[in-house]
Amino acid sequence: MDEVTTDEGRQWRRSPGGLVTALHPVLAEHKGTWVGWAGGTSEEAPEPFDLEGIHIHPVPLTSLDLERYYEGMSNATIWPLYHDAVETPVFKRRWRESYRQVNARFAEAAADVAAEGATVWIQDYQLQLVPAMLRERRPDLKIGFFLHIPFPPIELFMQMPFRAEILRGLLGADLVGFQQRLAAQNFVRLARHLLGLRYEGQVIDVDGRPVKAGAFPISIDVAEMERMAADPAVQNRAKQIRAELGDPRTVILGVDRLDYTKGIELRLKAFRELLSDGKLSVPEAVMVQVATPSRERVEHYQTLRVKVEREVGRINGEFGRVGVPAVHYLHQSYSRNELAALYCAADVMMVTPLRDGMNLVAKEYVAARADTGGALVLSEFAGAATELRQSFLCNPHDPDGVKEALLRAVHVEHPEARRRMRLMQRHLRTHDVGHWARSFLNELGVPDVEVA
Ligand code: ADQ
Repeated sequence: MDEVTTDEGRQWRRSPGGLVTALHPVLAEHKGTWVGWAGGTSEEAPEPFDLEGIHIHPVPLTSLDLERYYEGMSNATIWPLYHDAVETPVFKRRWRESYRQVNARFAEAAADVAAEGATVWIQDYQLQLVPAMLRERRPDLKIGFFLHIPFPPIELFMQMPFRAEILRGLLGADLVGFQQRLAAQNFVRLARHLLGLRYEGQVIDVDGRPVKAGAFPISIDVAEMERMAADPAVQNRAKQIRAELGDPRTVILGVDRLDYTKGIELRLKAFRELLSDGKLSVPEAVMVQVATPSRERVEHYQTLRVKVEREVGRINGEFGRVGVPAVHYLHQSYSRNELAALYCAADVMMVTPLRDGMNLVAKEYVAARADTGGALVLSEFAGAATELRQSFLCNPHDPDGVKEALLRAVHVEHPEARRRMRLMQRHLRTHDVGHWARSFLNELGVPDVEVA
């Protein structure tokens, strides 16, 4: 949740991002309590309050926590390490201590608000120590943990200086969920390798207590996206966007947080090379790249921004014309409606991460295309590739492969594009975010739940 200033004064608003977008409908449906960082930095958290059907219990982070726990340990150590070390992870001892302290604060807060025998569902890599810390304080609780990002293979995880503590932290849960089957396998094997624990199938024996690992691919609120995309105002806005772009034959779109795992640079490079090979040309084809500001104080992200903006400048310098840039680069956050309009306006959507837990943008694009037009170019290294098999799959590490997939998507015949889109939509309608949450909670043994 973010605190924002509007005409009516200071107000709370849902923050953008995969996790909040995915969990909001689940929490609202179950009248759950959200224990989370309220954004901002202070010693004291704001008072608990209700927002859009959810009870919010804020936990404070100081500016030192932000620097060490969040930007440091979470986003400069764990994030790159878990994403195949596509950037070199940074290890610092003082970050580790801060990670422990903040995890303890969250465990304390959850222990305070959870009713007797309640279910607590802990989300993501910033809170990996919480399951064990919470179990110690409240053995009566049912504890689930879901990791939204990839879980690395053993040899990469072993680089982590306090690896056994992290693993024991996760093993405090009853159920540990991952986006992919391979990630769950990495986890159970690691438990044997690092702690000598026995497992059978996906169930690890932790001192006589069973801990289950499993794959639960996350999804989106498909019905909401379909509704939004069908809204005449959104449709008109999509037409307007195309007109503002000069009514090109092909609009190629990228929407990502400005993150080095998302493969934005290689996508731009593929577009530049196709323009330079004469396989695509401006103004018939234009690219729109939305790069949402993200983690701007972390050095890896500052370097990435410079690289991406240099590449955009280079392409526009070489291939743009007065009033007709080849790449429209937007370093901004948008409303859900504007994003839906962008999806509707795009002939080709490029989702080319080097590694991604799932990637909800790919699913949102498919759900938005109720007209069953459009084509999705998708990296094999996104979790979504397991499900969206009718996309134009590519290996993002192979520039020629990316170019080829993009060209195929640009030139696909309409009936073929529709066939692919329909099949993917059919899959998503039965595998939406509600399905994700239910399957996780059912596996945890909770038919009717209080989600915290
Ligand atoms: P993210 O890395 O943030 O999520 P993603 O899954 O693509 O990536 O979700 C991004 C979300 O933010 C989407 O819902 C998108 O619509 C929204 N968004 C992006 N740009 C925006 C903009 N400019 N304005 C407004 N909204 C914007 C992490 C993992 C993923 C995993 C999700 C959920 O890295 O692999 O899919 O969590 O588990």
